[in-house]
Amino acid sequence: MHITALAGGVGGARFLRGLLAHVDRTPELAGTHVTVIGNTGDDITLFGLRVSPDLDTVLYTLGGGIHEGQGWGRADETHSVQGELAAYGVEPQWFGLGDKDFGTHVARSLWLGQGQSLSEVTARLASRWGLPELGVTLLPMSDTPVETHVVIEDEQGQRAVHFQEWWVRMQAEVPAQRFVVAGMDRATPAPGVLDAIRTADLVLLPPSNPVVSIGIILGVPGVRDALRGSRAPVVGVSPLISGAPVRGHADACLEAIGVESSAGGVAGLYADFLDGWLVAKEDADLQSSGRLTVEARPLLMSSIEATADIAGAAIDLGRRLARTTG
Ligand code: FO1
Repeated sequence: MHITALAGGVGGARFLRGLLAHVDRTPELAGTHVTVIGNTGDDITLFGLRVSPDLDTVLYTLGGGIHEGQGWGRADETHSVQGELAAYGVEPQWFGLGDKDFGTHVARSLWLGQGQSLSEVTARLASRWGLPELGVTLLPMSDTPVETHVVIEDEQGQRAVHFQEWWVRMQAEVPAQRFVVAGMDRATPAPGVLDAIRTADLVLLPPSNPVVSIGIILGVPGVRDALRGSRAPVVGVSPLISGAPVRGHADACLEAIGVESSAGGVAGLYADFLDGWLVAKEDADLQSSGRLTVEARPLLMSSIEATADIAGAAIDLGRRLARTTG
């Protein structure tokens, strides 16, 4: 079976780990390949290095190197390099980069500087983390550098700040007026991205941020059309439980684009291509309508096993939809 998933950061990576656990424990899914299309709108250049947080979070989570409590960065980290930069007064200091994590950013920046594409670089990083052996291919959504910036208004007037400054330094507490993806007007899908959608037996949308993760991937020219034309069912998992994200600031992001912070509001963002939608038990009042089949179940990714159950339910829903849509 070929599954293609659009993934953002922590929630997406954790879901993918559960998906792989479900595949491993389900004999008839043996040989399943998972292609992950990763969000690169969170990417930032710091200290002369290119950092791709959502790609790294998938690499570390699936490769077993993730800092479990944070959901990002490496386990067993030290921060000597960051301490030295601070001692020299190098800014910014609000984005925590550990020494092991710096290794990833140095390697990525070195290879990019040698003219390799982000796809090629990501494949090299992924091989170190054993993703090929897991049956996983991680593709950046685009090889074109893009960055999500957030338009805010504060005492300095109206201005755009990098997504990471809004997300990490401001903790999304300053209202976002809108999101602008610098570079998206020149972006094209990375090699294999559209093909992964077109050849999938199932397309999954993990419970990633619908605005600044999934939404950014959908903004890459051609991606949304490929999803609309998908012969495979497209099944999503609600990132909200009773209208609130389990972590992160998806509600602030939805508010910024004028969408209700609810499982129904998010489904509306995907309405032109979504076939199945898993919602939390707490949101079971959301009914199936038109092409959309809604199913309610526990959605808290409280353990790898619980997440595997959610992923299994998404696969099963996809299978039922495939039979009905033929
Ligand atoms: N998130 C934070 O809340 N604080 C940080 O200092 C921080 C550092 C960081 C470094 C590398 C990395 O890959 C991710 C990091 N994140 C941090 C998480 C990051 O902001 C989010 O993972 C995404 O970009 C949103 O999904």
